[in-house]
Amino acid sequence: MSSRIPIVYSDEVRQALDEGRPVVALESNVITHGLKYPHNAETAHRVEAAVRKGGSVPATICIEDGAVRVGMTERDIERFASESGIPKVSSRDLPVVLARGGRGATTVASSLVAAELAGIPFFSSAGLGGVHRGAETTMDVSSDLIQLTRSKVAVVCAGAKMILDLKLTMEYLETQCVPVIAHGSDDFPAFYCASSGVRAPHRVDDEDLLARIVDLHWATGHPGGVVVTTPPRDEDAVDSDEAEAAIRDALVQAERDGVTGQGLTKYLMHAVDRATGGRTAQANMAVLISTAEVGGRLAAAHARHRA
Ligand code: PSU
Ligand code: MN
Repeated sequence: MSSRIPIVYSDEVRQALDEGRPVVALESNVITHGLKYPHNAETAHRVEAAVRKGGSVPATICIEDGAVRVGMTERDIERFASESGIPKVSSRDLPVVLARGGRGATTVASSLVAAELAGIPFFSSAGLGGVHRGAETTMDVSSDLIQLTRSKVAVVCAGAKMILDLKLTMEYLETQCVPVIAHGSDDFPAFYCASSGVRAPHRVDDEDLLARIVDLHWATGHPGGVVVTTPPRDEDAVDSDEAEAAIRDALVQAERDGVTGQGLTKYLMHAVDRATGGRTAQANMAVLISTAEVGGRLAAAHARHRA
């Protein structure tokens, strides 16, 4: 019995990869679990358009019929956006869902697995998962971080989600030798906010230099990825005091409701959206789009560098 991972490519992505043109991988869990219909479908299309504007081909990833799909069609996106009950598939769930012939939405972690298998060196999303607040007792650390130590993919994002402990998230990445490079700002961004209050170890604004850094990181033999951050645009960012107050309330509610484990991120994000009257969901959508454009540009610079 074959144990190869079945991958189904869209024609456009297959062709781009064959011709050595730049491709940016994108996750689908944000469509099914992050945003509400129809904003999720509309945002997914705008994210793809932003990658194209940056000069690359978008490849939104999901699991369908027991295969990894690399490059969701418009119809796939509409179905994932509008149907309920599509499971969140992280790295640990992948073999189970594939073997059962199932489907699911990929997180950052499982999208990185798929991107590396597909030969796509760039991925973009708004906010990484990371070390949760209180992880010293819950041990809740997102597999997004662990996967970053194992998949050779450059991840372009607006930092990690602000609901997390961003200082500990940065410590983890340092311990695991994952380079964190801020592009266009000095600080590690906090997803909806321009700064997490933590300074990034490096700032590189030059796109060609960044492309060289990504390849040199892999030339060192490090088995994992690189985090490249880009801050939210000023007009999209949320006031950090307002967001922080909403996050603290959401954490109290989660504790009261006994929410832990894989449902926690979605629970917290939605509670913060409600508390801010939808401001953070709005910012989430805007940041996904602006980050995708930067991802498109950086992947294009990287493809030029390799040519
Ligand atoms: N919920 C959201 N937005 C998201 C995610 C969840 O409202 O973007 C995501 C991303 O897919 C990310 C994952 O990879 O959650 C991390 O989940 P966890 O913290 O359980 O590892
Ligand atoms: Mn978790």
